[in-house]
Amino acid sequence: MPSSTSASPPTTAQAPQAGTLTLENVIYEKKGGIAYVTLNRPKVLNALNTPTWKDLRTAFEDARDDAAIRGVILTGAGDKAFIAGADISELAQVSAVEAEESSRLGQGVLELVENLGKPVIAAVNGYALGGGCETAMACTIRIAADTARFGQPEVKLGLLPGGGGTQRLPRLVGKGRALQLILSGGMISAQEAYRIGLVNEVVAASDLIARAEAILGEISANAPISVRLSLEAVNKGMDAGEGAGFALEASYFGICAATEDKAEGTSAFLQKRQPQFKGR
Ligand code: DAK
Repeated sequence: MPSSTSASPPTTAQAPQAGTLTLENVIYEKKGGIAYVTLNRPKVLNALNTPTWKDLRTAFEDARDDAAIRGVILTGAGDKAFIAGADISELAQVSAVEAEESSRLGQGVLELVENLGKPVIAAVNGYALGGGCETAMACTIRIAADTARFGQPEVKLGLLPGGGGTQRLPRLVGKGRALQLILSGGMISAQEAYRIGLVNEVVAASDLIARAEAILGEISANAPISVRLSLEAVNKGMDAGEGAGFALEASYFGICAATEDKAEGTSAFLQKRQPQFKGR
């Protein structure tokens, strides 16, 4: 169960602790059942280059494989940016072959984030542009600081969203609003992002991490298998179409019904006590 009440994530390189991986461009810490993943290239507004994508992959694989971790908070170092997109100096130099490799790497990382089997909260603390907005959209839930700004500026660089933006954005906000953002390349405020459904909540910047921790705390009190299969049913169902989605839901409902946690959850309700879930 998460117990941390820290108001801000780690934002500077620190001596490794037990349960902490040392990475080049990402700070990775585990506390109270939560993995904190902090993009740490504040001088370039946490832009994503190839080593950073690799660090993200390492961090999220660890969070996925560590049974003690019940959820992840992803944020950016500094007070200006979550992620200001792909690193443009790298994009400017990339060959076609390298671009294809980097595309596979980035797509794989975002797929990992989206289907981690545990909730991932994007704590968007500033600019979330291009690949930054796309990374936030791969997360389970997005909480924005009131100072955050969102956009898909790729068309201004002669590109188009290459990290899933043409697919995830219309699913979240509808086709018309997605096309306006993608084709204009313009930026919107946190409040506007909330109004169109791009983010779940907007909070004061100083409350961002505490609010993300509180949401993870609420989710972590529930049966782990139910949480994992709910996430999977929604993600797979969105791609499968309604008929296949309903069939998947029914089969996952059956799996949940066979768990010890379902026996515990229903008994606890009837006995008017709090359930003790074991993830079995
Ligand atoms: N890349 C590299 N450096 C960046 C950067 C970026 N994306 N964003 C900012 N910086 C650097 C600036 O160059 C500047 O460096 P110095 O001049 O100090 O050396 C420093 O960060 C501070 O930025 P500014 O001086 O520009 O700060 P401002 O407050 O004036 O402006 C800004 C903030 C966020 C509005 C501005 O920096 C900006 O427009 N940044 C670029 C936004 C952008 O176009 N992002 C890239 C979009 S393309 C893929 C997955 C993803 C993607 C592609 C493929 N695959 C899986 C295939 C994603 C593509 C994109 O994101």
